[in-house]
Amino acid sequence: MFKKILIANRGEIALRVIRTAHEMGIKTVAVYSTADKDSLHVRFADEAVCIGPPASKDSYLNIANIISAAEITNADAIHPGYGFLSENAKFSKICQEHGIKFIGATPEQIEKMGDKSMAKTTMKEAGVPTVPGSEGLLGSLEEARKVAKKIKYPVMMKATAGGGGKGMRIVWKEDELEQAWESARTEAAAAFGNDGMYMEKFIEEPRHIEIQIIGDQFGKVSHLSERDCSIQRRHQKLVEETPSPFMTQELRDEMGDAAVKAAKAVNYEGVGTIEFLVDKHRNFYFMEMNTRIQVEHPITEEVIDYDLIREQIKVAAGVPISGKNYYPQMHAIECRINAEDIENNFRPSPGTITTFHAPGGHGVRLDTHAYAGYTIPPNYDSMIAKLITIAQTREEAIAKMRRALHEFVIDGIKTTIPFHKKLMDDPDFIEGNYTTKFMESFKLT
Ligand code: MV4
Repeated sequence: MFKKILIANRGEIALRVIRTAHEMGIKTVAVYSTADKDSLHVRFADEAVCIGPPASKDSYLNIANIISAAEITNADAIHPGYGFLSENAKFSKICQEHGIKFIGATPEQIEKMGDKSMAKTTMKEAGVPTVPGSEGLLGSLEEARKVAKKIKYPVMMKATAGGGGKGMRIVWKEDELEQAWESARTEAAAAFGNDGMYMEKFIEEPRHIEIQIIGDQFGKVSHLSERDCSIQRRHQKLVEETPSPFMTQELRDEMGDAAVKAAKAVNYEGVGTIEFLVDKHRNFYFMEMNTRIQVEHPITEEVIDYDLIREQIKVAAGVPISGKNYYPQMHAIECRINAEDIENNFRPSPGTITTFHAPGGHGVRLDTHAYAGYTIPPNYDSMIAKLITIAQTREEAIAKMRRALHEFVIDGIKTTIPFHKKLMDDPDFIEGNYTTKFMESFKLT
């Protein structure tokens, strides 16, 4: 087992990893930017190394400084958390070259899954359902026209280097195609330096349902059931839950099998997530694979009683898994609490927290790095807490969430707590009747 893990991240996920490492008797090293010198991950790690000024590119994305910190402190592994360098093939490779175990995917896996068209082709060949569309990249506008005619409008143009909606266009009819092709390519070239495009049939009002998987170094893969992440705004998830209110045991088994196939096709080692689009007829299609621990991992942990970070560290150290699948025994919901002003277009609201009262009690988990007196720097993501409730049924989990949200007091900054309170009283949400379009019509006032 590792003796010392450096956590190349900040905020709640850095704390989350430190907690499990300490339970396992593993020493921890925090790295931090000058903006985070008073952060809890710095306080709770065994050692801490400053890696640069506030801007992410100079600190949490500064590979040379992070590797130096690992070497100075003699860390034998690096946990990248999510975001930052967690899906950076170059960083994974440099860790390898320095004899430091990267607790994440190999450079090859990251590269393959980071190219969306290549990932899709790999999955299709492995027998994972994919959305009908072009075979690989589109060579020209004429080819795009041909494919669209064949699969029928509406279609979606997607940047192969994309994700998060950039370089993506819905095309409803042929006379919109040329414009979409040009603008999507220009956008992708500017954002990713790669204007490769592929095409898919547009799935209307899909659900975003993902399957958690874990693979060991001996070719065994398990799935840990689904998370429904359909409640999103501008490609930012707001709420996740498991089980999905749309799920059936039959669909879970089919999607779980497909996810295991997907992971085996790339010899996946570690924790990962296969994201699917699910249409109203419960057809599901591979969308993307995430080769990291995700923000929403706690809801899975709570419904199957399984520490994903612990198992992630174990498989990275070469411990085998059983290969059995896990099914939800409880219901869990996560609300992401962001320092944002919901009355002003979810504009970031950094600043100092004057009062902080955390909710508690039975079936309530709060993953946060915030505290009274903490100043949220403006340089990073605005998520400051994940409030998770766990109960026997969905109805009870919602009731607990409503109660916990009312107990949660954060003064000094604006947060998304008022949004979540409204959501927990929304008839469609209560019915489990929502798709990825939900937020487009949700009334905040
Ligand atoms: C789609 C789609 C409909 N049809 N693909 C959005 C982000 C990117 N990763 C894939 N996305 C989508 N791909 C086809 N063929 C709709 C979306 C989509 C979406 C997907 C998941 C969660 C939220 C979303 C919001 C808008 C669009």
